[in-house]
Amino acid sequence: MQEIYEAIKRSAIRIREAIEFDDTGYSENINSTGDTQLKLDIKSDLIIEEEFAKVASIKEIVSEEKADKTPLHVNGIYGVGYDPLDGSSLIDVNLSVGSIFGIYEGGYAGKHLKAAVYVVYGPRVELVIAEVDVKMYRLNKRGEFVFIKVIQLGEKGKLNAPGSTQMCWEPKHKALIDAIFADGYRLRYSGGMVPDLHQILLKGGGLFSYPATSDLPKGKLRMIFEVFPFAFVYEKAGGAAIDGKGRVLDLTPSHPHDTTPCFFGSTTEIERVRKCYE
Ligand code: FDP
Repeated sequence: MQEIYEAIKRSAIRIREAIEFDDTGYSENINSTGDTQLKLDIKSDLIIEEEFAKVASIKEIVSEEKADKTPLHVNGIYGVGYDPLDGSSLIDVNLSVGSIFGIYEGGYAGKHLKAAVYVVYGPRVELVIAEVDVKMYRLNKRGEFVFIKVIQLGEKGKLNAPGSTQMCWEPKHKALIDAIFADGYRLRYSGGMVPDLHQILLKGGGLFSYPATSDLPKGKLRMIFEVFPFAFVYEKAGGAAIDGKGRVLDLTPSHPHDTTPCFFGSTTEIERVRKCYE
């Protein structure tokens, strides 16, 4: 597993440089979800593929930017699902973006996840690795990721990050979000899943939601590349992640790009979502 983390660190340093200095415009390609790819989406994907190709324990990779799985090493053990540049619609306005990785063994269901990693490209580069617990590292001047702390969520937080378009919410979802704000929670939402979930983790707790909506009845966020890795992080940090009914880590996608409604947070907020949705 360690050599996978090292490959992610090398990728993160290269992607950071591309974010800072490369062209932030669109390419002419459309990915399998129908999004027009940024040149940076394509470059970040290639960087990660190059770095993972050096790691013998990786059997195959599946990227948000590719239609299907790519085999790497026949004798490898792990499948890595990743979103090379999440939140890329924020690149042109210079807000934080991230990379997300799920390390799977035996298939791409939530139950097969062995570790999850994400990188935040903000004013500083931070890397979070969840395996037994959740450890945060920060990139220093010498290009090393220095351990900062173990991340642990409180039972109840103060932040609310309600995703998607309000006019498409179900009435019960709107009532839930209104009630949470009425209880004094503060709005903290940038539109980038990685910095939004990172903020809730570091500020002790709260709720991030991306529900089923009238335009996207199965939600927007992808299980293998986004939802499972963050669900793993949240559970290991003492929080929870559900699709409205059950744990998202109990789900099995039938296609690499399948999406699900999702709610991540401290246990108190997730219990509140469960009661509202049941
Ligand atoms: P983006 O489309 O900018 O890549 O899954 C991608 C994501 O961003 C998440 O990072 C973010 O939470 C979500 O989509 C925001 O989506 P909408 O603005 O379409 O609601």
